Amino acid sequence: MSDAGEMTDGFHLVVEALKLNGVDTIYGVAGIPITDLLRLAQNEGIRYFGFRHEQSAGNAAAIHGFLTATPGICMTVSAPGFLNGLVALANATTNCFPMILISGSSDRNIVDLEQGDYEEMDQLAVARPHCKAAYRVNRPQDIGTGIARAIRAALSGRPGGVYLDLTAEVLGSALDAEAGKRSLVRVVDPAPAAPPAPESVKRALDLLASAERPLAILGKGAAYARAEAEIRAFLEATGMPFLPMSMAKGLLPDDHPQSAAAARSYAIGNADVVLLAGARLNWLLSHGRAPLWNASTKFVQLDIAPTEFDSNRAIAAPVAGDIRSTFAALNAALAGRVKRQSGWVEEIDKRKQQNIERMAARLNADPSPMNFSSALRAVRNALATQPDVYIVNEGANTLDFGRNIIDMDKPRHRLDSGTWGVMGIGMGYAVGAAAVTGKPVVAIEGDSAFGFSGMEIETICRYGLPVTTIIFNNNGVYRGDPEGTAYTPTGLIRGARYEKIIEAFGGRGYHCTDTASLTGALAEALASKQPALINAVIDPTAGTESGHIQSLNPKSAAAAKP
Ligand code: ADP
Ligand code: TPW
Repeated sequence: MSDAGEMTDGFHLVVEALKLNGVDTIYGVAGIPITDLLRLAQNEGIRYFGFRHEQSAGNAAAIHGFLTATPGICMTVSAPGFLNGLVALANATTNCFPMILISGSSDRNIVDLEQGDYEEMDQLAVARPHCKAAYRVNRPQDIGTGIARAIRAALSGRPGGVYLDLTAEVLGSALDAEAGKRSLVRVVDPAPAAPPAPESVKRALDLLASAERPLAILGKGAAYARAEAEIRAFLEATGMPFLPMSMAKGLLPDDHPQSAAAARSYAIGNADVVLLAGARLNWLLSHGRAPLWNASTKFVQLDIAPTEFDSNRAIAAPVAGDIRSTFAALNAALAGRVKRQSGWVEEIDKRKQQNIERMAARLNADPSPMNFSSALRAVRNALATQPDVYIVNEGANTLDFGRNIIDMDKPRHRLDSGTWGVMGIGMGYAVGAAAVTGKPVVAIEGDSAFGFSGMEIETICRYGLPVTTIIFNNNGVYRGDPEGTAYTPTGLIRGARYEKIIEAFGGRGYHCTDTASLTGALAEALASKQPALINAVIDPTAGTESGHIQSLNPKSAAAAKP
């Protein structure tokens, strides 16, 4: 019992509410009105990672959410800091990662009359369309409820980003300590298991049992669900080929014999029944449309969000539930009903072999300067003995080639541009992954992509995180401009010495122009467990505009007219 009359305040209640719910890490940028809140959190034993820009802090929180299935917490100052963080919150929501953006805000009476406060903005209204839920706390006794609602909204059902607005007034307000303590809420079971209806499981198995050319597609929702054991049991029992979406790589190892990744187009175009597990049929899967897809293919879809079904193609067998419970139910009801389709599996194996042989020549070539394939082979060779490493990957060509060339062995170890194909996640994801796992991180970055969050190299050095950043430096967005010409909209400075950036902060820089030195530098950097940056010089003519998605650039219809 506290002494009669003992008081607490909003600062303390926020920190206590977070701790009560197991929050042990906060990512953010300090300033009015949250500086004392961050100091208090740190003094109370919460790890604090201070960033150079809120977008990276938010990205770190988002990937913390994906990697832990608990909400990653980002704290920002008002208006501009909040807006910087909002990009990451929207990206987290789009990718179904649980995250809470907590921003300080100006007092309501000034904001609502637009009286022009320091960093004034109606943040709640701005945030709402960009996240799963948005709440504001106006009284200190509501802090516990606000945080509880934010946690539940972020984690339950389809995970996503939540905005929590804390006014400066609330942070500073006093409350009787006993009443304050009583007002806090420990959230019980924030992401309850959602087992599927038995009839939906039966419908799915009936359809899969009728398939002659079944194919499973695993998405990052399946990776998030931590269902690798159940998924493996189901796929191995049925002998069904599978394709991982990029962040689902490693759910089953990429070298698993049932992986159809090297025969992707053939498998998708010829499957008669597709089992989509925790993957949306969005642009990344060509919306399920021709020419990649066959109009007669039928779908089983497993997803926690029933509104996802039929969004692009009619779903013959929707199964609403969490992926883990769903695969457990599928396994329990399977009873040998879905049989290995040998002819189909062998046809896929044949195509895989052909494609692997076709790609080998390109992969094993050693051009000078390096191209994307040869540099990634050098990276792959250094990673071969390091299955624990977390990979962050962004860029256009660097992303496309990286996804194909770098095999993953473990679930949730590949973190990339995701659903939006966004640039700027690199250093934030790298810090978040290193912070949460304590494991080495290798960020494979296009030179343009790196620039979006490059200043966080200082953050990585300040905390001594075991992050190695490799910059695929081809002097431009997609590729460089020809020597001696003016810079075009896609050009970046020629011959940049990115490795000097990390040297400014005491980290180790490498300048690599061939594959042997790249493999050697990465091996050395990983062994050091210290911050490092490798400037991998790539042929400026290597790389295609927009990588694999050039067709998404709008074309002028006028140009086609005679
Ligand atoms: P990818 O980009 O890998 O194809 P998406 O992000 O498009 O994957 O899709 C992920 C899907 O997984 C979303 O539709 C989301 O609702 C779903 N999802 C997320 N968590 C779970 C879960 N625990 N159980 C079932 N579905 C989930
Ligand atoms: C937030 C548009 C897509 S890819 C890319 C940009 C700017 C960079 C490609 O060049 P990079 O990679 O990184 O050097 P590479 O391997 O081809 O040489 N702003 C945001 N997101 C996106 N996707 C863009 C712009 C874009």
